[in-house]
Amino acid sequence: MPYDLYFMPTGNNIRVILLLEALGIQYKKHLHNPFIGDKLDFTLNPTGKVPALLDTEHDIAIFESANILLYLCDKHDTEGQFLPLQPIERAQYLSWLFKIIGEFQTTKQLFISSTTAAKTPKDKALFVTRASKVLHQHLKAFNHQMSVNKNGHLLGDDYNIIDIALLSVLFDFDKDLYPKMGANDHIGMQLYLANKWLVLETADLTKYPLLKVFIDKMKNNPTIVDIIKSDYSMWEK
Ligand SMILES: N[C@@H](CCC(=O)N[C@@H](CS)C(=O)NCC(=O)O)C(=O)O
Repeated sequence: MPYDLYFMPTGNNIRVILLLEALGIQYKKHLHNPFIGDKLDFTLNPTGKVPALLDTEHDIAIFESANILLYLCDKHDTEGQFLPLQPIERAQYLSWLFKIIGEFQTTKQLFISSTTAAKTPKDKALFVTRASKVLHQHLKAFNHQMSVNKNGHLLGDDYNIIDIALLSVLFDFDKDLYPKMGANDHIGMQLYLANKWLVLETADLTKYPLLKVFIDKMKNNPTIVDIIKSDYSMWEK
């Protein structure tokens, strides 16, 4: 196999799997579960986080999910189907890629961990007020860009790297796509509740109709749904 992928079943990791599968690349998956004490070798990622992709042919480890997407496109998307090859068009894709993964995803992650860790309702409310402003700002921008592009994608006309990035941060806003996370798993359940709360209280996608249409369209693709759902099985142990 040309690649070893170290992963956990979360959005940061699922976006890499979605692209590997879309490009038809062979890879071997290694499940990383820090909740049962797994430690990732720091040569794979200096912060011990996943996803981390080992390119066995070149013996190089790539980390940060956005960078892994770029690496895979540079090596395998030779026609520019997922990420344009021309610098000007490519830069427009990268603007959205970094916005989605760098800003939106990070805020969402902080929101979930802060609200989960908050000890009092007052602390929780503070985190929500701060994070929800940024989250709404982004959801509004994504929805607006969909109205500008008019064809169900933020950019381009066909399934591409930006669709993959957007899907990987929005799928858990959807009740059908959001998996039954670990009924027996304390941390899984906390994440589930935080996310459910996020959907219901602060960022109900019904306020962003084009994003809802986007998710519904993705839900019609069984391959995509399989990828998103199957990888969550570890939470149900
Ligand atoms: N910015 C990083 C985020 C990576 C990240 O936060 N990974 C989490 C899973 S979503 C992780 O490895 N958590 C386990 C740990 O910290 O031990 C990326 O996009 O790759």
